[in-house]
Amino acid sequence: MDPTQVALLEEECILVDRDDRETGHASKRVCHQLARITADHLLHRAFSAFVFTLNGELLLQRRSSCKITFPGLWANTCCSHPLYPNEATADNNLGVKQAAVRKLGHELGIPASALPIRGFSHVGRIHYFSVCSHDRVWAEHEIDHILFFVLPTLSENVHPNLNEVSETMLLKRMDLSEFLKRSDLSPWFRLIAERLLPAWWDDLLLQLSSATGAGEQFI
Ligand code: DMA
Ligand code: MN
Repeated sequence: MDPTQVALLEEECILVDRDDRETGHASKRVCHQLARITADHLLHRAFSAFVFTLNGELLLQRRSSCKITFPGLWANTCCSHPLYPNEATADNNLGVKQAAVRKLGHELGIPASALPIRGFSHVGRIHYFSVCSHDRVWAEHEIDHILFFVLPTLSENVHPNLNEVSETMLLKRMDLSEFLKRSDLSPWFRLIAERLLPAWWDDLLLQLSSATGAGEQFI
């Protein structure tokens, strides 16, 4: 396994119940082992960030082949976990937004100065379970907080960390259903993109088209 990714398995995730109430904490390694998830009914908190250009295109990433879970698959802009203790805030939505700022920097090189917390919209939360089909050792079992962000300066701000992200692309709303025919999509992205994203994306496009003044932040 990739040594950089192995070191990240020591990160401390936040354990939650099905209502997203904190119940404890455990390493990323423990939280993602199928055997431990099943034996101990482990569920942890995560986020999925969807970052859009000012004209409403969505930035996607292809996960690096170095990733231990779901390598090589296309996903939304950035996913990860708020960490214990610093991002286990009394306001759960703040902790996941802070984690999103941290990981959008780590995975895509987007500076924190371009990502004010007030610019994130918390659009929903899903509970899901999925096993890595390539080995059946690793799995996800998460309460996943979904965040939207419009980044006017996206094109000059994206510098992928190749240990995390092998490629990026911009997807237009009109190309979503064609893109979903691919077989190399992460399971959580497919779930969100098939069931929830179309209506949310349409709303965002309406807001962007009615926003006054170029460069206005979507809040
Ligand atoms: C985990 O993402 C979170 C979700 C919603 C699947 P990840 O595997 O990309 O996390 P990390 O980048 O921390 O390895
Ligand atoms: Mn996870």
